[in-house]
Amino acid sequence: MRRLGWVSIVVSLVSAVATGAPQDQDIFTSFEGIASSDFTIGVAPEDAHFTGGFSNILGILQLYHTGAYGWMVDPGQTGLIEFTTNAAEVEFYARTRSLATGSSVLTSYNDVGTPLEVATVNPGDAWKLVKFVGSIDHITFENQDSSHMNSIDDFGYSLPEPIIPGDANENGFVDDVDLAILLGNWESDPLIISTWSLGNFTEVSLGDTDVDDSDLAVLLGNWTGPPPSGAAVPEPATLALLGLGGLAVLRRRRK
Ligand SMILES: [Ca+2]
Ligand SMILES: [Ca+2]
Ligand SMILES: [Ca+2]
Ligand SMILES: [Ca+2]
Repeated sequence: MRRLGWVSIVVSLVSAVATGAPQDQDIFTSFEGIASSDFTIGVAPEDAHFTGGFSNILGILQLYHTGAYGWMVDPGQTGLIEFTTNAAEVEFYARTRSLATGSSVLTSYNDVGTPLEVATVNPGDAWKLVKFVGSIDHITFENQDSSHMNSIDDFGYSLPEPIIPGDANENGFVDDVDLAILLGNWESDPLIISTWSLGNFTEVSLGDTDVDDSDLAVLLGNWTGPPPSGAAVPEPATLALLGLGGLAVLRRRRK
């Protein structure tokens, strides 16, 4: 799913619609077979590191959403999940023991330690599917019960999709908005240094500071159309022609 272009975009749209289970995320664990209080899942730099709790077989079925393993945190303790590369989406199941009187509180944080989202699972709740979205640096799992360990299980996460060449406003789609940005900033002046957000998708570091034909070719070659909204989606070919038409007008004006 990391390849760029039409196929991967179509595939990612389909999977975004189909998502709704931790198993559908890029990296997933059911904790089965992990017997450790300090372990890592995934492959660096896309890995996640678990500390402050432990995964193991205890034979207490309430602690496992599937199988015989879960990630458990002792009473009054706080477990920590750290993402080497920030996760964009995290999903897992959480619950407390039926005998518990304190809640499980799960919180996602950004790079500077600001809480993003909080999920609370109260005593007596069934398994709860928790989903966090954002640029997530780490998650804490605070077990507020004073005498029972609580757990999470079936844990999955995904990294952000790479930015698509041609996506000037970095919203995940290459469409007429990006085309308008590119055409609005068209220039071949060496004194003007145009960046990605202005439509220069070729490397500024390699000395290409202009917004020109090569950038237009990149944009049209990665055309996705606008984000799905239920509205009619314009044909890329039509817009490309409009874009080229606009370009001709622009050039005539400059001459
Ligand atoms: Ca499990
Ligand atoms: Ca865009
Ligand atoms: Ca360029
Ligand atoms: Ca320039």
